[in-house]
Amino acid sequence: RLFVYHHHMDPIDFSLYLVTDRSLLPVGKTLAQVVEQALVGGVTVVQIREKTADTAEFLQIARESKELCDRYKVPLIINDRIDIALAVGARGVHLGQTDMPIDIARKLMPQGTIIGISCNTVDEVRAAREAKADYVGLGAVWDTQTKKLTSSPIGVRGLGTMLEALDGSNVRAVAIGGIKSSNLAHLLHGSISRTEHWLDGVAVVSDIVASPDPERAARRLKSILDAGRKAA
Ligand code: TZP
Ligand code: MG
Repeated sequence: RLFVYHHHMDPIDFSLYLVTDRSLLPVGKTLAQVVEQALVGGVTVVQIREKTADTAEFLQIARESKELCDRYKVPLIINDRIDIALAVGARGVHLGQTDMPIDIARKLMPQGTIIGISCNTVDEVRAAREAKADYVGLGAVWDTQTKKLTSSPIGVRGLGTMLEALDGSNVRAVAIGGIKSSNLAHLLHGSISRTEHWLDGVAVVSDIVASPDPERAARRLKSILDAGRKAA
């Protein structure tokens, strides 16, 4: 295909952002089952994050996820792999600090692609803003068993400071790391009250993926988000 057209120009609802991890799946469940249950439960974005799959396997998982996300009209984001994102027509890519730089990813991906980047420090947030990321993933907020952290969790205060570095920009922000239905209300209350830049959403892995009932887990998180929004 020679022409890049402007699809997907509608804004993304980042409020409940599912990030996958197959290593956390309960015995006997497939990733596709969990993703679909989470979609039924109301997740608003799905990111496929694969740390062990080879290319063929990643592609297969991405294809399957794209079909599911399309069915529920939820955008699909691929972690790290621009080639896989392109191959399945994903809505975006999520980059780490040592992945493809944002400006190059922007040149490689079609217009309208969402590019997000993980940030752990205020300097990284400023750089992401400078590079015109569409959104940043801020964290880890709290300790997590899902990813081996290379620096201490930023906490709710650290999150607030990073959000302030986005004031006056249109870069969206999601928090990640240790977020569960048991602590989400606390996060919503603490991080957004002292800054003009609001969190656009929360990214969750284990609270949904490792749950015996991902649909219920997603619903629970969503109702806390809705209550937080009404209180604001
Ligand atoms: N990046 C920072 S923390 C994290 C990632 C991918 C993992 C978060 O997983 P969980 O299970 O929601 O704590
Ligand atoms: Mg990466």
